[in-house]
Amino acid sequence: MRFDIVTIFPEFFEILDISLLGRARQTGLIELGVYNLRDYTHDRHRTVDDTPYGGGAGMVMKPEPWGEALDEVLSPSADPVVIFPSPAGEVFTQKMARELSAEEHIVFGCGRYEGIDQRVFDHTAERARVRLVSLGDYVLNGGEVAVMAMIEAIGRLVPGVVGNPESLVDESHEDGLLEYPSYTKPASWRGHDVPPILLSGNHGAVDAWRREQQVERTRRVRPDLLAD
Ligand code: 6GU
Repeated sequence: MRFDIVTIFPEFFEILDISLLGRARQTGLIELGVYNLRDYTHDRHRTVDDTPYGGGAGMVMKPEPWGEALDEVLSPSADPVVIFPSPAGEVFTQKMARELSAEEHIVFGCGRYEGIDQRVFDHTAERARVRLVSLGDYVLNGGEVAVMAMIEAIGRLVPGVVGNPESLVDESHEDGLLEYPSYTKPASWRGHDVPPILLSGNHGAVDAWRREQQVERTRRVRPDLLAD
């Protein structure tokens, strides 16, 4: 799996050298490229934005640097997906992360300011599968934090990245329910006891209890998931 990121804050992604995905990069399971959008400008001030046609507050990212950056990043790829993080996009889900983890090449285009000139999306859609993707119903200053979250969610689903694949099965959202609560030793801590059923050795009863906890927790904090 290859991820490429186009951004005006390339240093932001240095953090990906460490942690789980850092190891996956060392072993070659995941390749990562980070491109500075300003390297594709040609003026002395390395300008990436300008005032909006039609007026209004804020600045809009100019199409030309995006065109040149995407020309370079997309050129070696047979069938890339290009994701533009945007609060105006479809909502990122575990299902989407799983689908994307089967891709060979994902390019992320991080917008800042009030957005990117619409023609960048339209033109890119002529040569790649383009998706606008949102983390949820709130506004971030730019796409960088969203891309970090997406890369972590997608990358850990790439086969071999997470050591024990069984640990991916029982997680929140994998079966449309939230995860059950977990406990480890000691059996009693500061007056709080581990539910006795977990100490019973009865695997059928433990499974049933965990399922019940998942449904109860989901009904309480995320009833919208049960409706789905
Ligand atoms: Cl993907 N980008 C920005 N700028 N804000 C967001 C978002 C993305 N998802 C939620 N809010």
